[in-house]
Amino acid sequence: MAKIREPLAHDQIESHNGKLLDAVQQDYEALGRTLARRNIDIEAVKHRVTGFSVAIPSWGLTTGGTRFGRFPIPGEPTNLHERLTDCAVVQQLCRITPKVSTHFPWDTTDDYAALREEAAALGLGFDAVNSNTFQDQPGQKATYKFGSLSSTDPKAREQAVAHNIDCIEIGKKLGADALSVWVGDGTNFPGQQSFRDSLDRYMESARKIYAALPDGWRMLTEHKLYEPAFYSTVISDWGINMTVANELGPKAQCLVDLGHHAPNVNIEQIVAMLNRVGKLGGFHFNDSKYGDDDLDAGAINPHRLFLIFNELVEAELGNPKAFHPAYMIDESHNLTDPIESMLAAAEAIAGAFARALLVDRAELKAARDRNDVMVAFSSLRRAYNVDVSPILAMARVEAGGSAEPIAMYRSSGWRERKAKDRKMAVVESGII
Ligand code: PSV
Ligand code: MN
Repeated sequence: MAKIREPLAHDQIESHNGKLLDAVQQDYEALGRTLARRNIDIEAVKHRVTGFSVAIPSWGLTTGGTRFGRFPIPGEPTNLHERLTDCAVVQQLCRITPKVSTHFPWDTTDDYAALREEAAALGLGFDAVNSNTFQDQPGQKATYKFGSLSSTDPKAREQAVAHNIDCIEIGKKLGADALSVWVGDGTNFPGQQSFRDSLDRYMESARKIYAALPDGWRMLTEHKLYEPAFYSTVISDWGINMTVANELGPKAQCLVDLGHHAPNVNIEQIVAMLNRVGKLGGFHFNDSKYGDDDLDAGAINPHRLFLIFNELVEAELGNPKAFHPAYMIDESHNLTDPIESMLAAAEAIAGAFARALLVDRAELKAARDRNDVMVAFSSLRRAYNVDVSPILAMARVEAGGSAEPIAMYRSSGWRERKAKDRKMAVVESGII
């Protein structure tokens, strides 16, 4: 295999780690002793963390905007190649983001075989491809103004189906094995559309996409409560999403984006229920305080992230062979350097996973069975209270990553250098 062309100087990471190794080792050993008293083997936990991976979205490496504005930073990527390179920086430092999720037509290029090679040379592969029928593209024949897969206009539906099938074809060239479908379809006014007819039209279109899935592929449908439609959305919640996946067939599963629920909804329970019926397809990780789906994973409610991973770990134990949800970070960074936010999110997500691995499952089960509420709760809380950062740091260092990814990234001067090499991003008008 050809040598990987890492964007940051390997020696720089090694020398940065060198100054921290003693502390990492000491903290790891101290935590190892604490966990051993609870009969937990820290090495086994670290091994699971090393094997963990979450995809990064190609589009998440540029600064995001809100509908009020966007504030690009000097040196941010302005094309697909630069976005890929920044994904490689994230992977080089944290070592748990080896795959990139693409979005079309945002990532359109003329030679996908070359793109796959370019990614491989950077040490990256491709995860689920995402279609986009929530925006009209220049030259497009039918408009998605009133919906795409569920539009009342057969031409818009046909066009949206064809686009999804094109995405599958691209995904095949990239080595992906899943298509993620989120539609912005919905309404702003009571009476605007029939809820039932809209879903029927969506299903008719979705069946055509499903029929084009290659063997070994999955179609992941994503629900969202609102936005851009503000009165109703066609795939608004996990109930409708599960119905869609059930009606489509075994290759269809539900994608849970953490920001796509009403405030305070019990997402961890949704995880358990979708898993129960074999329809838990994957996650888009982010966090949210009110109604957005854009904040950094774990930034607002790390406890909820932990509870979600607690269900995921339990689900995996129940059916280890069939458990392979597609994990992706789906955030929009309008204040931070996207590389730093991706690193922070990857750490929060892996940390929630590591904590969930610490739960004493036997104690929890026994406490549940005898209705010992406090012990059941305490087995979760005890795991949540552990600072797992020494495990994460050790796993990263052993995999060739950085002991302190964000500090290392800053000292590498990457963004400052790119500010000189890359052209400045232009703020497009018409931001919604
Ligand atoms: C929609 O808000 C969404 O969560 C879908 O996953 C889209 O593909 C993505 O965001 C685009 O940013
Ligand atoms: Mn999403």
